[in-house]
Amino acid sequence: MALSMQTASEALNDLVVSLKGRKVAVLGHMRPDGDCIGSQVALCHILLASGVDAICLNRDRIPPNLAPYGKGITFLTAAEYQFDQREAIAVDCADASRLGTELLSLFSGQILANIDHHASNPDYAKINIVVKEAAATCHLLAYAMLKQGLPCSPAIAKALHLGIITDTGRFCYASTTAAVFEIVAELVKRGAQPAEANYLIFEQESRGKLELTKRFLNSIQFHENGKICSGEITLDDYAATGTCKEDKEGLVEFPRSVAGVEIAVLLEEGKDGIRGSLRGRDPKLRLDLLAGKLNGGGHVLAAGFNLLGCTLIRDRARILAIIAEHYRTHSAL
Ligand SMILES: [Mn+2]
Repeated sequence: MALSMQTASEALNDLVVSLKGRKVAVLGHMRPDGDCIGSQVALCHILLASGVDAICLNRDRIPPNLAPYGKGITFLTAAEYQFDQREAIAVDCADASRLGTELLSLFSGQILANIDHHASNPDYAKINIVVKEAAATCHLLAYAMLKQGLPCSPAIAKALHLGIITDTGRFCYASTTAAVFEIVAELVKRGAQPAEANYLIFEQESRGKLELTKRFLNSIQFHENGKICSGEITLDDYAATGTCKEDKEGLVEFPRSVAGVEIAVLLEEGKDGIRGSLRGRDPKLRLDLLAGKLNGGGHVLAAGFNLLGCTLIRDRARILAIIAEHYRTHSAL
């Protein structure tokens, strides 16, 4: 059941109070992003300051550029953690599988609380604090912290600010309301530092990532009179630039950013097939349905697919033809 910000903030306060003297693991999702790490760090600090023995647990390690946010917090990977009767609280996880089986199995699938903002969240925990209109899990935590007078140190303010910046696309997405700016203003008063955050989050890319970007940009092609723009990444590109799959993050924004482009496409050729990302700006084009035609799914404006056994040389033209056909049909509606 989706909660209002106010009800969620009360539930969160009750949760923190009820955990005093207990042992808690704050869990994040696989390949953690800024909102995940920010939520974990902030909640862990709040719990520690409230007399709870709290640590953070992830399947994967905290990304190096976000590591400064985890200062003073114990972050363990699933492989490093030995079960010690902790209660599990998941943050920013749309469903339990996002934790990764390695982490979920440590708790026999038993999650005490689920704190999140994804509309699709199926309420998989005993206590579910899910606010669908929150711009970020950190937005919901920040609201609760301010409303309920939960502990707030500069480290907590910085962590909450991190999640809000990343999940609002640096305050650009539709979720960026006046209420978001008001909360961020409070976080800055309490120690969040926008310039430092921008540097840590967005200006720590590797040289390899820039080389990968060059290769991706070189592969870009336009179709359907510039309405569709596609680019590609191959295993060779990763090998030649010393990068990995995570480094393709954000590349699809390049084709999306061109005037006139209605569907941006990133095709990634891996060992087992082709993965695709689709991005658009007109809901009428229903990219979720397009992805469905390619063994995938997702949202109306952002979707993805996975075509096992396909290669670019053999299947590129067929995939682009399906995308073009979908565009022609739906743009005419
Ligand atoms: Mn989030």
